[in-house]
Amino acid sequence: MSRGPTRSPLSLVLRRRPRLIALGVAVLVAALVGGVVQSGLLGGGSAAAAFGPPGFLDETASSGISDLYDGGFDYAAGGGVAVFDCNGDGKPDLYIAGGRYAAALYRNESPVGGALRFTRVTDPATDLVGVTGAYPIDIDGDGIVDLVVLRAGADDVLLRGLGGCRFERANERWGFTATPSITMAFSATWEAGANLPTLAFGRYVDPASNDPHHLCFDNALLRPASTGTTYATPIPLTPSWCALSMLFSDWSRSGRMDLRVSNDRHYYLPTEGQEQLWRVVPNAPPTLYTADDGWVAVQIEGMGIASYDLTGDGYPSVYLTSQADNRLQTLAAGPSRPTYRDIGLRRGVNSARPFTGGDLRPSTAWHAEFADVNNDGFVDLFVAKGNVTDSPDYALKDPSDLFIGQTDGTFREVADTAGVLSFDRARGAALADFNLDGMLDLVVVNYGAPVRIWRNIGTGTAARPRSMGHWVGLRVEQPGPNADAIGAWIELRTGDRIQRRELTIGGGHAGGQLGWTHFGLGDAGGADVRALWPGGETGPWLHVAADGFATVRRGDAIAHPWTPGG
Ligand SMILES: [Ca+2]
Ligand SMILES: [Ca+2]
Ligand SMILES: [Ca+2]
Repeated sequence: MSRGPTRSPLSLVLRRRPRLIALGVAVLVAALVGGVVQSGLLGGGSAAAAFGPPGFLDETASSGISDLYDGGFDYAAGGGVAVFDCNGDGKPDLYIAGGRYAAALYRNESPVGGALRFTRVTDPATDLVGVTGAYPIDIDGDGIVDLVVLRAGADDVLLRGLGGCRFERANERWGFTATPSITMAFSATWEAGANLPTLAFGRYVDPASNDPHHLCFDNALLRPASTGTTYATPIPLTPSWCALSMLFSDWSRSGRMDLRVSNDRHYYLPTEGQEQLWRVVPNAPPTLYTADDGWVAVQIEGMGIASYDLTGDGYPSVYLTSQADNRLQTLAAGPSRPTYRDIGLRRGVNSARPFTGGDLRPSTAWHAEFADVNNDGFVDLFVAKGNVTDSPDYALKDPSDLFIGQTDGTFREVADTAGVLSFDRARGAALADFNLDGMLDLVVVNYGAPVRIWRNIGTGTAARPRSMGHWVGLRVEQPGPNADAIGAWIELRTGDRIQRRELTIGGGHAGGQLGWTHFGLGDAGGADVRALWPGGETGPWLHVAADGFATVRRGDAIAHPWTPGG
């Protein structure tokens, strides 16, 4: 059913021409519709064109990854993957949830530009059972990535990175206490002046509860204790409505990150539960935004959150996965109030039903992620899909979506033509450049089916991959404690266009990434980048060359090029 991923570069060139012509039309249409395209998307001087789908090769069989996420009801949600560099070679490694099987750490040994290749690293510290997901984060700010491991039926585990892809349990060292429950969501932020990040844990159904008003474990917020080196007693984030994704994000660009929580309405009463946004002010108890603040109640089977400044207004829009209708929310009246409206249908990412396969029932969507897979400078969107188990009200053949971004701000489905069509029950996923060739590859964790991994070869072949556009990979660093500058925004300028990314930890479904931030540049042979650092300082514009990696360090007047060791 899936067409082969290879096609001649010539056919792509031919396909791109009409888009240049269509661009002028798109600008007119957008101006009439209003608000669809704003200055950040289309500059007046440089006519940027959206590209077609890149080709992906399924390299699961040769990748060295042999892994299964499975288990009973406790594991029907979850199935996350953490993507981060555990040995300092710049290549993204993997930590994959296993559910009732042991989670697995894989060291990335892919040659640059070559086939994807991983080696399993066995270690009692990481081979944990009951794992639903994991997020990379440098908790102690020592420059070595740590891992927050989410579990069902056992305590969550903080793993301190030791370098060389080795880890040690650090719950006791960091005063972290977690009673066994079912954890499915995580996010973190560094509150102003804090030595350690504030951690939020999202929890799911309490199987022991018969109280219809309280079917879910309480979510928890962990702040540093006054000592600054350990955590204080967890603060319950009540009411809790079975969170499946959480994201700290500076939605109003106030300089402070608040906590968005996406909840599964299957486990709350219609009169009670909803999506949530917690106001998290340093040294004050967290409080919910309410209707009085402009918050609009939304009730969905919330599974995953992806965040990106899609409208070019400088504020993040959020994509919320669910069953049937997925949502794309954008600020309706600026940053003064958290009033969001849904633009998912208009942008073409509502994706309520499978796009192919013949099953007409509604979809079930999980991980979502914005990233530029064809390097045209227009962000794309991957949405992992799959039935909870065998729920007859929802599609059983429910393929994941790969949407590519268009110049007018809409999206187009290309999963089939790109070669990533799959009817496995997908859960967690990540788009990351595993072989450091500038093209984002794809790993997907499935429920009850093997993990799959695809290599992005652009318009080329397995032997000769060829990127469709230029690109850069950026790392942003500052002195600890928040060494990875979580909360910073990266701005990348090509001609009159600016792409923006907020550096966050959280969201997706049960897994996240820490490492290179990838930007597609389209036809631009270079870019200017700057960081808007946590705390408000705006860094200078720094030039970066196309088709390579660079590190932006706070206070430095140049971006430091980085080249893979091999
Ligand atoms: Ca660390
Ligand atoms: Ca794109
Ligand atoms: Ca790649």
